[in-house]
Amino acid sequence: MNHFYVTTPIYYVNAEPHIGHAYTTIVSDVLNRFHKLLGYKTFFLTGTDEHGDKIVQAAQEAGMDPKTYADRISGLFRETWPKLNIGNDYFIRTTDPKHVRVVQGILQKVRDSGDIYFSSYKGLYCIGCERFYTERELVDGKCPDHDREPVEREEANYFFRMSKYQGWLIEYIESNPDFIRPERYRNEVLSFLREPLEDLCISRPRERLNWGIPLPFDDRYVTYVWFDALINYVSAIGYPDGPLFREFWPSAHHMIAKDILKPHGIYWPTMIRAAGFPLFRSLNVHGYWKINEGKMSKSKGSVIRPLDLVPIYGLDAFRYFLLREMVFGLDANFSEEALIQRINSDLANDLGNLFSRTLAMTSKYFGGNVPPFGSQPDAMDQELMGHAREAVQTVIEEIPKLGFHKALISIWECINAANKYIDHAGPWNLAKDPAMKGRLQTVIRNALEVNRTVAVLIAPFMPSTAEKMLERLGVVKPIDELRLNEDAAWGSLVEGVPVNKGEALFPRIEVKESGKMPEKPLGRKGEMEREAISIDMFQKIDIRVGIVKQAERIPKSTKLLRLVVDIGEERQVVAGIAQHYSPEDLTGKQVVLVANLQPAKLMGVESHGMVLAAHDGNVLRIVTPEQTVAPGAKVS
Ligand code: ME8
Repeated sequence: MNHFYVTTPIYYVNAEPHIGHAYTTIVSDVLNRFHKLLGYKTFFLTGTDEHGDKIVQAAQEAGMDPKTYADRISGLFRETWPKLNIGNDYFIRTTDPKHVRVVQGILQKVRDSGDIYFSSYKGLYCIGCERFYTERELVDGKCPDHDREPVEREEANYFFRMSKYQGWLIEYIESNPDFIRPERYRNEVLSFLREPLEDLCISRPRERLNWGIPLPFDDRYVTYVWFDALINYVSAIGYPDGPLFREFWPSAHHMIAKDILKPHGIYWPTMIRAAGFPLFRSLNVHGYWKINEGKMSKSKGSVIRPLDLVPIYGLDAFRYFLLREMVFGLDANFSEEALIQRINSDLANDLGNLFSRTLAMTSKYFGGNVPPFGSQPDAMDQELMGHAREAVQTVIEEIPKLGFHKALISIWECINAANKYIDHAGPWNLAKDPAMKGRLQTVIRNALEVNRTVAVLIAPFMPSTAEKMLERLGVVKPIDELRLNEDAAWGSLVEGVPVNKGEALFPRIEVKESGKMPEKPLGRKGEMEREAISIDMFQKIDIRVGIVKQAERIPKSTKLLRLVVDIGEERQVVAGIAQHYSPEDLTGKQVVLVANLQPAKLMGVESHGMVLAAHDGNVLRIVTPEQTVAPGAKVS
């Protein structure tokens, strides 16, 4: 039996799960589900990286000890993944005793073989960061975080003889073109290896950092966090001699983003070589998600959290968007507008429409039961089958090559061809002529078949949509038991089986002019209506009272006003209230403003906040304090 083992990076517990973590984990889930669909035996690993000074610092800021803090954030990751339909088989934490033992075992082995030595290191040390810097990392000779010059410091430490493996690694990468993918990252590693490779400092004195795995041969030191973290990929599956390790390690594929290419492309292979076990199969490197064309940043408030989006837009829409929008290896941009656009066009219009019209016609013309093929296939039918075969083929070829977007494009070509097929065949006309009954049967049956093929093909990307579609098509098979060659094959629906129309797969999202959020995020089965939020979540919203200093209409817009509001500082805000208030009504008035919304551009004007208003049918009234208060007063 074929095996497939996929890993995500283990995420630092210094930040909550965001769209970047979600992407790598969802992409790994898609690969894992795809290999199951091909009949592989699979294993999927994710987890958290919990040692090192970053974590100590984050814990201090949160006023907690490192372990309590790590427990909390690791718990957040662990709870997030099932909500994104991630089917990981194991969740590793680097504080697990089993992992600690494996790290110490490998350190001892590499030490015994002579590849770890003790030496003194002299370098530039930033007291603020409590770490050494290389000349290259400094900005104008200063630490970029503390803006002060580092001091020279000498420290004795343990080093891993990484340089010894440089020639071997170059040769390995050169003779295994698929080891690091896509090619640009393989080239990046090779170009890095053109410079002499230095040995790697793998210890930290305990007086400087106590939160780590003690070196087995000198407990005055803890292990450098990367030498600890990378080993998770084997400790989780029972290195050195557990059955899972033996079974899955030879087919290990690591998924990461470009930020951690060097540790994975250089430290990890040389560590494995020194420890004397075989290399993983491939390292797969994707680009970065940017937010509205900028870097995601906590201080700018542009961190996108998957669990904020999913209740509004739906999980499968979110998964689809991530996989369709990013070309694996390149950066991609996230915006809610782009997400809404994809939902409305690809999901609601194309796929949703195909599915609902097919089932509606099955119900109308055949009492809701799968009809037989009533006539010989003609050229149009052959063409449709050709599109379906092509989509299956492209999915099989592209997913293993990381061409997720290409696989989706080809599935959508098939969906669009099917919509056209129905338009051209015109079942509504065939139904008027009793002599055309056989043809009508064939057209509806083909339409049903193409829906089933599509459902199987999208299963790795959108598991719950696939499940819903198959169930309504009368296919009774758990999603994990689907097999591409059997279940995507044309003609495998069973004649006479009842299908079930159900509600729309993807409701359209209406966008208001006054903002980018959908008009009715609550309209979707009331998920949000009932979802209670914590007081912590509420307190993240910065609501302030302000005074309107200026107000004017925005040219060419019937709904928007540009306001300048004093909330202790002046803010430009765009509000969709022009049909209810004229600019003169507003100047001098007190309003209530959400002050920490991400900036947005409306009709070309930047908005840095949102004016709160009550909506009562067609009436809109701005919210204002019952008596005048100082501008900037906090509302809670
Ligand atoms: O580096 N776009 O953990 P980390 C896409 N603990 N992906 C992103 C992203 C973005 N903007 N931001 C983060 C660590 N990621 C180490 C890993 S592994 C042995 C140790 C994703 O929490 C992407 O997968 O900083 C990236 O490689 C990873 O999060 C970094 O996660």
